[in-house]
Amino acid sequence: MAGAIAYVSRDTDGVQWKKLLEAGLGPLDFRTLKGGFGNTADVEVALAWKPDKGVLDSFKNLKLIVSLGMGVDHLLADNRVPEGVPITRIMDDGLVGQMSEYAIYWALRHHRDIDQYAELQRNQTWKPLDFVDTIHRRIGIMGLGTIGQDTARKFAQLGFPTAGWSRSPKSLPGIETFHGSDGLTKFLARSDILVAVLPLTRETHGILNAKTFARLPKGAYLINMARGGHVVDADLLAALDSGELSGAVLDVFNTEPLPADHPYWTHPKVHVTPHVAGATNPRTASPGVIENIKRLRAGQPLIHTVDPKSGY
Ligand code: OXD
Repeated sequence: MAGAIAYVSRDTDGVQWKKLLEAGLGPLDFRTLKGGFGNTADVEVALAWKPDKGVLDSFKNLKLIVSLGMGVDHLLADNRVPEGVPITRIMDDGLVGQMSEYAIYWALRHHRDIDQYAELQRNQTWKPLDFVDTIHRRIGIMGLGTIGQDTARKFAQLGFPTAGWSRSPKSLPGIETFHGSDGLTKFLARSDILVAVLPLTRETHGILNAKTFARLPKGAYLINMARGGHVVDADLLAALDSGELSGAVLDVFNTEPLPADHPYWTHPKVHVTPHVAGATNPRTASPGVIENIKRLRAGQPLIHTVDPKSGY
């Protein structure tokens, strides 16, 4: 039998992954964190989500690391990820669809004043509010990778003026695009609802800070479904309290789980969800992983590879 596959995640027991991979690859020597990795020298492929520091480095014959999330910061944060071992990430249409659903749900809820109507209902008050025309609610998608592009396209289909910002220039039909630090100021100035879907890298760490919030239109709304590390929490709380921002939806946090005493939990302008905007769906993510394991074993070039230097 070929080398072992190690499932290095605490999120699930890995049973579904084993079944799906075996359906595509035949019987596998599949080892899990829970069941124990046995002789670590046998491990050829690691499927990893937030591995403990040094675990991947203990697999001395490792040939491939598969990130079980679309983000790879959870791997690159471990400076003992073995150098030279290729890293791939999952490309999961199921996860991408969930992420855009999440952004659209919260944007529409804000756009259509649903929280205000809920409050009015609590007081048994019948009071239609002024509405903002869709063509005047400008959506800004920060990050134009696979998720950002899908989300931007769907907002544009709903009739919202939609723009995207990325590090390097991108062109997308029906979407106004901005790039680089010059483009950022212009992009922020026209974003009434800012949706963050950036990868977390050295350059994007702390990018959602006081300076950024000050460049948004007054009363802008933030949806962060990227990483908590993008946010300077004290700056976000100050921008909410001053009215610079009208609200924030946060799915990701600097510390997860969000500590029990964190002000976000009870802030009247904050909605908290526990990093669920997009969950890896083994059914939709496994075909790409099977393809890469086949390619690895046939000595062919891998797909969905990650450049550890750029961080995505
Ligand atoms: C991911 C995530 O990176 O779920 O896929 O955060």
